[in-house]
Amino acid sequence: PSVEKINTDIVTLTRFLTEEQTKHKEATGDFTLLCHALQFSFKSIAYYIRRATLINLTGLAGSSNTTGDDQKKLDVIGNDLFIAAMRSSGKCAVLVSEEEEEAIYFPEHKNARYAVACDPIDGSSNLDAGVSVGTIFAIHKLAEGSEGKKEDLLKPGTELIAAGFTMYGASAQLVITMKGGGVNGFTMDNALGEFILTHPDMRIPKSRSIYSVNEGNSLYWEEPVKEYFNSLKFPAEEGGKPYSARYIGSMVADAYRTLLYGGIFAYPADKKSPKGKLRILYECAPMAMVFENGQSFLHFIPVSLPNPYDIPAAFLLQVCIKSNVPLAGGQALNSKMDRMMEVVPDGIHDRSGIFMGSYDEIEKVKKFHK
Ligand code: P6P
Repeated sequence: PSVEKINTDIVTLTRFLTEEQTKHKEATGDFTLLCHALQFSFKSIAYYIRRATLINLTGLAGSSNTTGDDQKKLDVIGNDLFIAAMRSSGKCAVLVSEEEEEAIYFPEHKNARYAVACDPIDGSSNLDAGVSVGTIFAIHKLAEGSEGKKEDLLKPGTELIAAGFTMYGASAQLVITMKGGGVNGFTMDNALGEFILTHPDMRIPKSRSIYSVNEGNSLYWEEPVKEYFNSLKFPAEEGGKPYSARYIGSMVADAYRTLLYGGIFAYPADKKSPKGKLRILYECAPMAMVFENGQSFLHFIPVSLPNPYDIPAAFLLQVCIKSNVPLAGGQALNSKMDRMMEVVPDGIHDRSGIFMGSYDEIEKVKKFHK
């Protein structure tokens, strides 16, 4: 009988980070160690999320600590776990968390060279309903000579070193992207306690008839937004097929589906929230980096780039990469149609409208905002 071919060459996140490090001669290993601390925080948050239902619903022993403190809400636990992981890594100088009004500094780590922004448990209001929630993170390098201040984070997404998110669903799914690199997806194997590379080099489809937005805000939308979504629901062309609507209300879940299947996710700024609802540092910018890096270069170049002089596609590709032109695949814009990755926040909790998704779908949004 044929022995089932078992893949014994498993790429864990730990191995992936080590291999990535070898690609950078100047690497000190600090970024790798910071990511190991991040990885641990995802594993421990996943553990508590899986148990939260039991603790809350059954009052399992130990659901309140010995001093009789109330059971901490899960997003407080997630935040505490994340802060402890960043502090103990010794590589993070400053941390911005959705749960903390002020930035947190770790002056004890003199040679820490990184600043991290995170939403420890984004979408936590959905937890009781069993909806997938997630941790969103963004990693900046400190400016030369800086010992870590919040200004090290108030930069455009184009300066991010890495970003990504972990979605706590049936299994924990981690998506991470690094500056100039691709997007890689890992799935937590609870038996091994390791994130395993299951979605190497993720590419967002160039188009897909799926839109993801909270239509309950339609009353407050600006005219171009109303006209855009109506064009998807009531196609102008005879016999045109309307788009499908998919809205979970948890950004990581809506983002992950959009990354895998294509389509568009939007949280537009509107009359009720003129600056938008989602936060730039730890929701919009990291997601924008994932979506832009989820680009599918080659099928874009030969197909739709005007190529009057029949320039070799590989040469065009190099030109585009060098000029940091966001190629096909994902795009992410704010409500003023600016490239999300170029938006510079003034404050660490600044909000923005966002449209992100397949290249062609975002092109349609632009048309209605001309
Ligand atoms: P609404 C969750 O509260 C969150 O921050 C994101 O995860 C999600 O995309 C959005 O807000 C949902 O907001 O207004 O549709 O409930």
